[in-house]
Amino acid sequence: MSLHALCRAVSPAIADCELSFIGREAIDAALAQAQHLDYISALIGLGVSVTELPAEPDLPDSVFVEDTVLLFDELAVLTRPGAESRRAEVDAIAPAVQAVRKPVERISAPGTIDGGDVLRIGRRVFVGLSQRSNQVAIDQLAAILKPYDYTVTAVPMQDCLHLKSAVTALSDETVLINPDWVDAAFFSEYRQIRVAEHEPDAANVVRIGSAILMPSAFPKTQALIETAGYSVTAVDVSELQKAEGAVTCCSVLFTGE
Ligand code: CIR
Repeated sequence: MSLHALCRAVSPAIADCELSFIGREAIDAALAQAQHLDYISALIGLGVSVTELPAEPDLPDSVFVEDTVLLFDELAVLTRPGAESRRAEVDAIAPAVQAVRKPVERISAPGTIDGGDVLRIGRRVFVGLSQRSNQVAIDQLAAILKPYDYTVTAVPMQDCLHLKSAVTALSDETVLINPDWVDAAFFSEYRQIRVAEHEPDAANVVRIGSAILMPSAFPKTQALIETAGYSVTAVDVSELQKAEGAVTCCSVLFTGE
């Protein structure tokens, strides 16, 4: 089994992206595209086989593929994103998903869920109750996953876009967390590393085996992760951060041949 990723090239319309918790700043689409290529190179350097889907000129946020599909070893679940402007991204990615995983399930109205709210650690699936993801979708997901022996837990959160803005896993035993945005008690069974002071956005990292991929914008949190024994690859994703994205959102990771 090896690790694969679906990614999608940056839309030339990325400047028209959705924004919820940050103000709009000018985004250099060409620089965003270059940074996205660096991100893909970093994934490849960490041993991931990347399939890069073409840019979608009419879908500004479509680089953030994580929000459109949940890929488990046993099945895929197409989401129904909370932002209406992002719903067409799901049909756009569906053929690529069907090519790599079966069965493919789907969240339906009035459920809404963004993949950025879904944190899987082993057989535990934590889902943020956010501006984008609601209890209806969480109940649908729990029913879809029940036969596969996953436990789904809804997690209240505040002041950030997605659950994975506030917490991600460094390993099956350890989480990286900003406790101002999510109640750390929900993750009491894990060892917890807190983001460094003045780096509230630093909790969003990608775990690839025992390596960690994270934005270069958070050197103090990077040092904490390295001190804990992880090998860290840092990438500059400043233009994608202006679109309220970071590193998990730019790929959907899955196991395959
Ligand atoms: C949005 O607001 O939907 C996009 N501008 C950013 C989505 C980032 N997604 C993620 O972190 N999973």
